[in-house]
Amino acid sequence: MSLRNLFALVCLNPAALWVLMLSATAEEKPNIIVIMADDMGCGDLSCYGATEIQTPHIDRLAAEGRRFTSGYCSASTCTPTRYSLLTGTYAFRQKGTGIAPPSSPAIIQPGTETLPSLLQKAGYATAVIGKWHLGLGGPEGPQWNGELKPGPLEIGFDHCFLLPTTNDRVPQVYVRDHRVLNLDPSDPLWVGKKKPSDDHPTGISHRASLKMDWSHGHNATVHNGISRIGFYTGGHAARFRDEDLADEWVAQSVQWIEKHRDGPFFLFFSSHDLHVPRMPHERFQGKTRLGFRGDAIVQLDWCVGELTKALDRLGLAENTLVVFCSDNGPVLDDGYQDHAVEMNGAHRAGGVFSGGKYSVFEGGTRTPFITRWKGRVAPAVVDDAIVCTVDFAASFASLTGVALEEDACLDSHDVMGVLLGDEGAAGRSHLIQQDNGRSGNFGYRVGSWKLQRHDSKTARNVVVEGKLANRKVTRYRLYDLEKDPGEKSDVIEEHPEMARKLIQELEQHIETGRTRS
Ligand code: NG6
Ligand code: CA
Repeated sequence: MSLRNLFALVCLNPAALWVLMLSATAEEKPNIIVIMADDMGCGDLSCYGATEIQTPHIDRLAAEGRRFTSGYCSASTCTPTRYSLLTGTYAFRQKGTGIAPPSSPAIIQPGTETLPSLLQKAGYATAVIGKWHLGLGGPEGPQWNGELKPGPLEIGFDHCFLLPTTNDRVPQVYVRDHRVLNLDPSDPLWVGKKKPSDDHPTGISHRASLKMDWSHGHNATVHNGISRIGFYTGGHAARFRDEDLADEWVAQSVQWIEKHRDGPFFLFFSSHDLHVPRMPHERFQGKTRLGFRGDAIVQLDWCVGELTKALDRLGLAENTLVVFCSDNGPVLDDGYQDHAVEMNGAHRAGGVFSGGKYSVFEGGTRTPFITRWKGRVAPAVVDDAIVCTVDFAASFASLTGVALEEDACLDSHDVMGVLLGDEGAAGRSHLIQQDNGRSGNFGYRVGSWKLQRHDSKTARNVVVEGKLANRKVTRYRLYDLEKDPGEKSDVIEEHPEMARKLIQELEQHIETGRTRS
């Protein structure tokens, strides 16, 4: 409608002004930046009560925004959480969504409605910068020397600048859009599961020369003095140094934000900190008393500071929703001898919660969760509503006025009102928490009740004296999180009716194939 027509309409019928204002508020199109930490727990940030470490930039997000104490990711490992974040569907519903190996084909098929494809429909420019870990390429896996397709660009992102899997998995190269960056065709990149030659240096044959030793797994190809999962050769001009990852992603992100400053844009800043191998830039090494795990937290905090500074400089802070979250809970020793256990001291990475990465205890999925949108989200509010990263798809779709198809985003709940702190808005009434893949182990939270279901009959990653332990447990356990947030006392015998109700509900949610109405 032209401005002149609009003016005439409002003069003739003042009620039209109100209708126009309502639709303007129903459809807000701020820029959106989702910053996802890797393996960060609820106790890893000073704004969540950490005392052994200071995270001023992330604390500033909390001081200027809304900090959730029941903010979750949907799984306690990376690939399923990221699958759910992008598709809005619980990963346990889909085969092949466990931790992806180095040569995994693309896990999310082109044609799937995703968070970025929804935002594209709303007119957003979309990018993912950082860790991917959702596979690349067709059924035969990634064509490292050719086109890496399908990938993010086939499911809704206009641009990507990626670490293909995790940095403890080969290869250490960036993927920009469809190709490995800086690849020299005369030195092709080969990636495989088997040792390519007898004299290929590995973490076993060259253990004494490593700059960081491994503790379990991670003993195959050596690059930058660190041995990894899997084997690779070639692609030398394309290889990066672990120490430079965070700087590169910040530079790439700031450049992309500048290019799209006229908005609206959606940036998924997918950090690798504090995943292993923890090898922060030299300027952060030794900055904390907690060893490289703590230094990696400080590095991530710096990244957040750089991104928010860029928003300030470009005058975008009041026009940008920033969400900070994590892909799973914390782990100390995840396969390298980086002294995370020995140097942990009084630090409690999971806060008051038990378990951590790989676990369906609260520590596996209850993670830092902060929203900030200056001028829109009230500052310095702490909220105990239940919200989850699987909800971004439905929530951002509702924010930007995009309708969800019936068969899309099956477990994504519209919690936008809660994320923005709107009066009367409610969080989730229930949440399913999973570990990795389709183990059949679940957490199910309803209000302050928490049911655990252990089909594998062991509870993975119960933390005992700072170390991971796999303990045998009964199939079902029940906890009252209000009295017992650490899930220490199973009260299933005292509350059989409640347990029966939750067991049935959980089964029903799994069987019906969706929880979005
Ligand atoms: C495990 C790795 C662990 C980590 C994890 C994935 C071993 C022994 N352990 O298999 O180090 O890479 O996979 O982490 O290899 S995640 O955060 O990406 O899910
Ligand atoms: Ca992770």
